[in-house]
Amino acid sequence: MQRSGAKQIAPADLKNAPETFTILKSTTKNEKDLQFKIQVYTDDCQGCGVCVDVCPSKVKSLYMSPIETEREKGEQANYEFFDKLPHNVLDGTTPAQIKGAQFKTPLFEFSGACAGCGETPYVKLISQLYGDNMLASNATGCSSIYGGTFPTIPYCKTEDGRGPAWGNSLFEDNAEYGFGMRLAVDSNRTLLKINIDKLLALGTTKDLEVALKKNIELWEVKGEEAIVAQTATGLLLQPALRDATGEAKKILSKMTELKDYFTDKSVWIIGGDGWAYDIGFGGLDHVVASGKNVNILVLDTEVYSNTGGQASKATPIAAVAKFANAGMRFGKKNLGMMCMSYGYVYVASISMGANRMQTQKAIMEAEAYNGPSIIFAYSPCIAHGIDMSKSQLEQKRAVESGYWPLYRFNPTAEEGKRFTWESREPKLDFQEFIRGEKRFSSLKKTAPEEAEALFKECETDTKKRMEFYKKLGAIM
Ligand SMILES: Cc1ncc(C[n+]2csc(CCOP(=O)(O)OP(=O)(O)O)c2C)c(N)n1
Repeated sequence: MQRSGAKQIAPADLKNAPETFTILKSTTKNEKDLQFKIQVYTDDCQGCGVCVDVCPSKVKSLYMSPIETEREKGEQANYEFFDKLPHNVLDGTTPAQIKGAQFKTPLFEFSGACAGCGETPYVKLISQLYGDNMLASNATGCSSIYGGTFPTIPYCKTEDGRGPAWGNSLFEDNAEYGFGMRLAVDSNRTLLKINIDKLLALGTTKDLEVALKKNIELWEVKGEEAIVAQTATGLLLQPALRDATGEAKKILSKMTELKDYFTDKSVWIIGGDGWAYDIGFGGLDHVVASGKNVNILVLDTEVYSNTGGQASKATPIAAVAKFANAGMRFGKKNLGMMCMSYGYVYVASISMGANRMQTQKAIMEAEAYNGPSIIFAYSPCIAHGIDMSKSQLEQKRAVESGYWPLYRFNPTAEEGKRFTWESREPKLDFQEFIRGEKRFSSLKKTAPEEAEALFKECETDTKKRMEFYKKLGAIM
């Protein structure tokens, strides 16, 4: 079952609303007097508190309350009612806007990740934008465990059966697994196109001919119009196949088999830093260099989170992690720069809580780029030793202290404008930021003599990396 937390609602749909179903007028520029609601699914809520922390209204519209209290108040009836209301009511906005994307039903819901997980909001957003036309290959790690601990799986589908097709591969070959998905889609589409051409040359019913021509017109287009055209053709294929004979029957049979490939797919390769920076790096580099149209999402927690927080090549100097008990002694690997050096790879570094628009823009640009894209998404984790109800705030602090960079490198932009540095001058003290996280502050216990020097080294190394990006970006 699909569910979403934010909806616009037509007044007529509120006729049988439970008494306690509170709403507000939607502020989008719609002409339907649409109402607005954020609904908490009381029985599925993990109680992480992140929504309360990020709630932007002056007086918080959301507050934490015990499940029992909310049940007594009728919240169960409210979410059941909310669930049945029309989905994806986007009048007055578009999915390209933050608001619009949030009115799209997530096709990733109620995962078993730790409460406040920094990774899941990125996956949810991608599922809102592309979930109905998406293939995902997921490296083993937290994202594969909360992504599919069977028999439950948070990836879900729309009422018409569309949703992400998701698979988990090994830690050491996930990029190749996703690459295989890309090649399979390309090959199926080539085969489908050959058969379309053959059928049109042979002649078919007028309806099917018109529909196929529409599919050809939209061949390189993804999105709703192409999916609607694909569904329409799919419905015409069955009767045409039933009535066909000879060569036409053979062609139509193949086309029926490939009817989901009239539209290109959004291919996402997802995993953690342990996968991308370390164990799966050789394959990742190969796939990035292939020039093929894949999107790679690196959920960077800067440790191997799922196995208890071992150091990876994404772990920064001074951070305490397993295998780096006395603090990491080498600087974080510059994987973004390595990918950028190819020149034809879309690269972005994002941090949702710091800049939601930049996050969404990077995801949309990566998807739009007809080539390899890689996004590094800063993901606070329980291994960092922070208050996880503030994980979005921690993403903001990481950027404001100059700890995590925001940038986009878009190979399709005009020369000189391909790199966009989006971090502002730090307004938060770097040392204050790192010392606020136990993964750093605990160094004072594990390596008391060296802690201060390593904290400074972490700052120097990070600043150097930032400068390096800015200077390199300018000449890329
Ligand atoms: C070759 C191999 N080595 C080790 C493991 C055990 N293992 C599973 S998940 C994981 C950590 C993954 O870390 P990361 O890629 O950073 O993802 P995260 O859990 O942080 O999201 C490890 C070491 C494995 N599955 N395969």
